Amino acid sequence: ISPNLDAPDEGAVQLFRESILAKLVYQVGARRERANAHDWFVATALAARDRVVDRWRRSNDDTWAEDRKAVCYLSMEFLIGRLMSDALGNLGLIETARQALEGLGVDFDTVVGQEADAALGNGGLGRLAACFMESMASVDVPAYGYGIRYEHGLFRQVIAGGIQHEVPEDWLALGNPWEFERSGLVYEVGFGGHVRPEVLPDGSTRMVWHAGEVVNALAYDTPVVGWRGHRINTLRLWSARATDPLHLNDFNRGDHIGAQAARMRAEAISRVLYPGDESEAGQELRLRQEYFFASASLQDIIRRHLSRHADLTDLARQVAVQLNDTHPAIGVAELMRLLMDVHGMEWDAAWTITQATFSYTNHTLMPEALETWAVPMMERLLPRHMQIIYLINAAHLDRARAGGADDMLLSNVSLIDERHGRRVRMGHLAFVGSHRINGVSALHSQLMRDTVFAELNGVCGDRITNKTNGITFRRWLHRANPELTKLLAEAIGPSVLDDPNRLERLVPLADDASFRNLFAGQRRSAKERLATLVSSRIGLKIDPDALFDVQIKRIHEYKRQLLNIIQTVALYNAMRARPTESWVPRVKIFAGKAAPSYHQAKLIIRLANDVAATINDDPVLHGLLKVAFIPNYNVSLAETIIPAADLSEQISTAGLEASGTGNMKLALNGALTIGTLDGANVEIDERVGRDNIFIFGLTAEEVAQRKRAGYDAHAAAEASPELRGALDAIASGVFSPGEPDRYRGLVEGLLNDDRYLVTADFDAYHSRQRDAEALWAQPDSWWRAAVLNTAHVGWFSSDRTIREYAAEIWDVATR
Ligand code: DL6
Repeated sequence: ISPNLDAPDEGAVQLFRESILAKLVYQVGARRERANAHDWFVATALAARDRVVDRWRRSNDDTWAEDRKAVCYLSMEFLIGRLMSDALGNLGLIETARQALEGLGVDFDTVVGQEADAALGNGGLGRLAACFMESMASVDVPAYGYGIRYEHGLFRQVIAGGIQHEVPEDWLALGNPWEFERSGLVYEVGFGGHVRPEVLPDGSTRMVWHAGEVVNALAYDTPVVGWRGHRINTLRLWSARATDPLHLNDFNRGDHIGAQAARMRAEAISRVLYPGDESEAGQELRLRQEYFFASASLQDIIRRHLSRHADLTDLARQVAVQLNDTHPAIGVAELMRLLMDVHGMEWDAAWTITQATFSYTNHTLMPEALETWAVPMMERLLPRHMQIIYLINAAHLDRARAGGADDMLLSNVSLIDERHGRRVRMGHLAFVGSHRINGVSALHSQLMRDTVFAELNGVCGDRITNKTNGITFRRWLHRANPELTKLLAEAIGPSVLDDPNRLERLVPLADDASFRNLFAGQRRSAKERLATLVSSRIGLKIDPDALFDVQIKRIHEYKRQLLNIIQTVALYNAMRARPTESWVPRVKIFAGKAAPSYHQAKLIIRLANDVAATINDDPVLHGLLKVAFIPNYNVSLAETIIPAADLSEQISTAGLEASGTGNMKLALNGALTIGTLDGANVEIDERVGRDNIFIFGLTAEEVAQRKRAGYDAHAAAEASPELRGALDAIASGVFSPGEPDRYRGLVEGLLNDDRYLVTADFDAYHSRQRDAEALWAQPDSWWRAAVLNTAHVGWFSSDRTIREYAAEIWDVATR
């Protein structure tokens, strides 16, 4: 089914077919009779890429000709997933490609399935960057995404005996047909060494950094195709290369490994996404990564600017640089260094340009995720930047002092945290160096103002603004759910593909029984597809007529997968106690990865798998409750699960989930949310209406109050027989009979220090789950609510978010 709904003409199909065949023979080097599915994938991708290149050049030429301002989105993560359907879909070529391949006896879906997921990100932050890149191209914002071309993206998760194992991911093993290596675009990035003032021929003095080590950054470009192919932007990822790859003398002397040591050290920078940072070496590598990509990107931005302008005074009028979280924050000091030490600018002029150029998005208020770097490490690795940071800090503290700040306030807003050893606060550096700082949902931005950034925002003169996240509907509706897309386009007109606000036209159809049946029918097919996938991946049979209750996201204590598991156990206990009651058939579906060193999250994964094993095998339930933990959650798996979800679990402790974007994807596809008033759930609730969402639990304010008052989980457990029963079952080994004490510590820890208030919200959550079952038992009401969810969430398109950034932060025009 083509989301573009236009049948291609035979001539276009024939041309595309010829182009695929030519690529197969002349670039892949395969014979048609012997080509395997991956050969066909590469040939098809190369044929599609050819359709992109001319438009790409035109987009760049137009930007130059019109002297348009460009956005440079600096992000350590771009969680892209597969690109084939994105590129073909946005060019309106999906049907053309499908028919072209069919005519060659090749199945299009099999070919698309050959592409490795580009998993250059961990979760929400990286996927947001990918959605933003697509939306910037779609709303005609000239943009460059800058990041790192990690050789190994996020690990592959293997579940064995219920335990998560991490296996290296190897997305580049079979090549990457989308990218262009730019061998002419190489920048030198320095580390270590020392700084000296030097007198220039004109008598002036300049600080000169003599780096002890230099690494090359080599650019790889991937075209990012906007909707309907109007604009193609560039994702430029840097790969680290040694300046001197082989010490030949050492090699010839027989030291074959030592001769390559410098190369290994340099290239480690782009080897893996998020290297373990428990060791000091791991932390140093992370800082090297951050500086490496920030420096290469800024040098590239300056080179491009100077190719068209006489000097850098106009830089901020021509480019807006967005810092995606604190990871690229060192860029603030690097731009200052480049402007002053390399391009001879005075401090004040350089600072004005820097602040006007940068803006910073914060994605979490969790204190442990706000990066800080030890001063000694910074001094050793980036001595000039450390000097610049001290100077920025001195000016910043002077301004604060002049505004009346006392010592306590000065210590809190300082770029240097003096309390925990001396550490540079990268969030503070990003904040001070930016003209706008944004949160990613209304609640999160307000909490930034009220809590973590309150003092800094106070002394910097209210720079915080909100930009609620969004998702690209092309990926998360058109591609992920072509059946629903076709139904919507037929029901309310194809213009909905271009303007998501038109989804509101669905509202009257929520009361139309025949439309509701069609809506439910497409969900049924998506559930059948998911059931097939679950059966093939974990050998579990699930019933597509059951309520599919889905929690898919990173495994983290604040996201409270544990609350969901405990509720699953409470439901299980009730079903066993009252087997003849008419229970709603339900499948609890979990997917997500835990950080390799996050032991508690890994224990939660094990518990989910243990609970699944016991429940799925219990004959007393007659299959009415099933639990599926689907391994190796990634973008492609999300694309299969989301259209099949009936209930969307968004149950974080209020105040801790900055926004969430999975919540938007699921609601767009017609799932009903069960959730707390956290992150963007608050805005989803406002839009879909309280009758069409299951809200429960403490608010962010109540969470803060409970914590202040000293929360006692024991009392909550004593007051709730369901909670007590579920915790006892888990603690006593019902789900781990071979090792009865496996979860005793987990339960005791929860009762003694329930910092995410799982027990406090349990009863309210359990009760809303019963409400969800009651609604499910009335299909007319359920599907009415489902249609209204889809109808009311058009606002969460990332096109809307990007238009807001463009108008209120970047000052660039959009279409
Ligand atoms: O803004 C994108 C995404 C939000 O939707 C999530 O709520 C938030 O948890 C996530 N933040 C991170 C934190 N990373 N850091 N640092 O991924 O951002």
